[in-house]
Amino acid sequence: MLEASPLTEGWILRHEGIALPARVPGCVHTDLLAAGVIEDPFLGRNETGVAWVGRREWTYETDLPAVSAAERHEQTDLVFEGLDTVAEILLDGRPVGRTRNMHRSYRFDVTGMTGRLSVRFGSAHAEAEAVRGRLGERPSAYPEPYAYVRKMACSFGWDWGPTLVTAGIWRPARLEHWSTARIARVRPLVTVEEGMGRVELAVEVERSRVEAPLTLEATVGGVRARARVDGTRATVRLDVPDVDLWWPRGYGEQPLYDVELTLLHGEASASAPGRGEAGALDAWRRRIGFRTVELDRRPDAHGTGFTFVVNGERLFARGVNWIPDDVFPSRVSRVRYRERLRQAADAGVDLVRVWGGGIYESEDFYDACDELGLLVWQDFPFACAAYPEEQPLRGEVEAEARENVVRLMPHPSLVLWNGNNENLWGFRDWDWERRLAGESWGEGYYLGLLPRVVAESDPTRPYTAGSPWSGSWDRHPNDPAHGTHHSWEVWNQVDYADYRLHVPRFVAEFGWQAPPAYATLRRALAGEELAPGSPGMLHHQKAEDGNGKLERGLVRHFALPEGDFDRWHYLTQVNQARAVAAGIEHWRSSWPVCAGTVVWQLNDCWPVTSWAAIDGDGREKPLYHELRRLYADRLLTLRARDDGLVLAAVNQSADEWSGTVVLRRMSVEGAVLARAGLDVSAGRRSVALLPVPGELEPVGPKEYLVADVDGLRALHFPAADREIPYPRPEFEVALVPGGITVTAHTLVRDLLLQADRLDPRARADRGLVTLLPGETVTIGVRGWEARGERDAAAARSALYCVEPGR
Ligand code: BMA
Repeated sequence: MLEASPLTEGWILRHEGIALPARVPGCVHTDLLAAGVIEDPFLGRNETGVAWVGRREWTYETDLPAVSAAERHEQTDLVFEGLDTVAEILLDGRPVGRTRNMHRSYRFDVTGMTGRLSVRFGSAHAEAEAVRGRLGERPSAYPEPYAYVRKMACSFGWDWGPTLVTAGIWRPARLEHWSTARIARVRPLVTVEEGMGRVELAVEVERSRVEAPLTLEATVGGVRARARVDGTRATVRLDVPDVDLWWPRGYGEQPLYDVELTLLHGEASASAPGRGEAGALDAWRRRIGFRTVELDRRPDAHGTGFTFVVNGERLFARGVNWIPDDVFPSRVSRVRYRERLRQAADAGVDLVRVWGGGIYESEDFYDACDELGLLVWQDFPFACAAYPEEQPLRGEVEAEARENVVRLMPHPSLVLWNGNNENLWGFRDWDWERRLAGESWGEGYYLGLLPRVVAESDPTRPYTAGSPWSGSWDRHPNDPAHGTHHSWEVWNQVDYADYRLHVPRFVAEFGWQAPPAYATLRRALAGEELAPGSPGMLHHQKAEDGNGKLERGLVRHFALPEGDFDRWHYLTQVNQARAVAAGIEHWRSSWPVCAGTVVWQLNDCWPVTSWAAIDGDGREKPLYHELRRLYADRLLTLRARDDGLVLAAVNQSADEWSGTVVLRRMSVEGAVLARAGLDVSAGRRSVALLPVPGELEPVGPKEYLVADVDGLRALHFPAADREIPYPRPEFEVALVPGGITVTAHTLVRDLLLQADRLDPRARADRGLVTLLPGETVTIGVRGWEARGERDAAAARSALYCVEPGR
């Protein structure tokens, strides 16, 4: 049987005079940080001070373990699941291999070799610059040369990320000792038809003994099958009756089935293969799920749709975009993946798009998504640049695509492969076409190589050439009426009320910035007097004119809180939540024409002002809590349309939703000006739209409308906050076990407890809440023990709400 020995021990990192203990998996920056050689690049402006690290060469060294396993076997392989990025591997000074792709794994035959293993990393920066020099410069959204080396693009900096170009053995390394044969590759094709699950395992083996008779045996769901290996290939088919279907969360359960595949020495026909021989030679185990997925892209009366259909059920995708959770991805543990994705699921998210400036996500990521019922859309790693198609890049792209498509095949959560992020759009709209003057830019990947690889390796999954993409060069790539759309005009130029001007078929990106939680800023910028434009705040704001856009977005609604950082911080977070709400409420109520919203972005990779709902320290911004309302199965919303106000009852549940919505037209002082009950009935997975009777429509800045049904509420204020003559907010705060209650005496709009101001460990269980006079809300707080009067006062001072004139 194949024996594996992990290579985790005894590593040291060398650079010129330095030698320090190193971690594998890991990377140079985290080793230097642990040894105290560099300051934490996440804090203050340290990022700039460690820029040299990415420009140097680094060597990782260890002794290969003197194991007797090598003597018991015919063959020994040195296996790296991931090397970041440009490396030369040596054993006792003898070259074993070279690498230049972070997105691949590597296997080297080291049979009979022992001694000192060294992995010498060159600078990815230098490699990228050299390739750029040879192939010629191509257009790009960012200045760094990330398109010339197959490495996580955003490690070169992004409009939310630091430039920290690291190197290292970023995924596990091991020795594998084996004899006769091993399982080299397994492509599990999993399908299901009328309750009958089918698993087809297309297997490749590698042999050290050409003639040995080999058998594969597989089991899944109590079914067993065998196949004889002819040469190096075999296919094992298993039909599993009455399988339970895997569903995205909210639609059903996530049953997972273990698949076990064993390679045996012996004949398939024998009743007990392997007897008298060495028996089992190698094994492969994964978990799969049975479900179907289609992407309905048929033309219709509105253009060209983009609707996910899982197990025959048409879905509105409640999505978020995912970026690497740490700019040093080797630091993202299984536990951390699980925690972040659990946060997404708890917010009602059912689709996660792994964005193309990052990585092909890890097994830990996909295992969590399989278990949580999160659908995954995986971009191939190409983003915001023209990518050359010449060597050495072309061969690397093909190899990484073939490997990763097969690696991720077992996971039922994976439902879509996407060619790239914004490159088809960039070619058409960002002047690339002219500047390229006929040079290669990646089209051959997105419309040729990658769809071919997906079709050949994994025909069970759909592929789309890009995001955005309208399906054809005959149309603009970002045409909202066709396919996927990125909606960035709002953040870049106009008010978020303008989201209502379009009903794209699928909104794959849209979003709004806000600063991270206060405690996150305090940790990252210790000692700094915080101001929107203070040096640390600006360093941790990477977007072009980011603060300008925040400010222009803010003054459309609120008076600019000059000289009051805390109020600026609160109001910009409110504005972020309101902007994203404006988009989702409009688009969800436009189902089935619009079939999904993917918020830019769920997470951050360091502490920064960004579009994220969860900040770089894992703290939820008010937007996060707002997503829980926006992505719930049932959403009630009031929509201002050209012909008047409309009430939308969005019902994504499997049951009909009917009830009487109580509408109240209110004055901001608290008087009920008009009242009515509106019977609403929304069938399963559908939207009911009802015009609001004219006498209920609020008029002028003093009035608003509130709609209530089944504990859900929608509010409509016809004027911008700075025009509304709010009363001075009055409310009482009381400590209760596990949190606080707030009782309003006046209208209190967008009340927020910033629990992290009470204790950096404290978390509130809700975000923005608007209270009508007389209403009470309970806010649960974890990680904070409140005892007496002083704590009540502290809670009071951590409460923010909209105030008249500010
Ligand atoms: C989108 C993304 C990212 C970027 C974000 C915010 O287009 O694809 O490239 O970070 O916008 O600008």
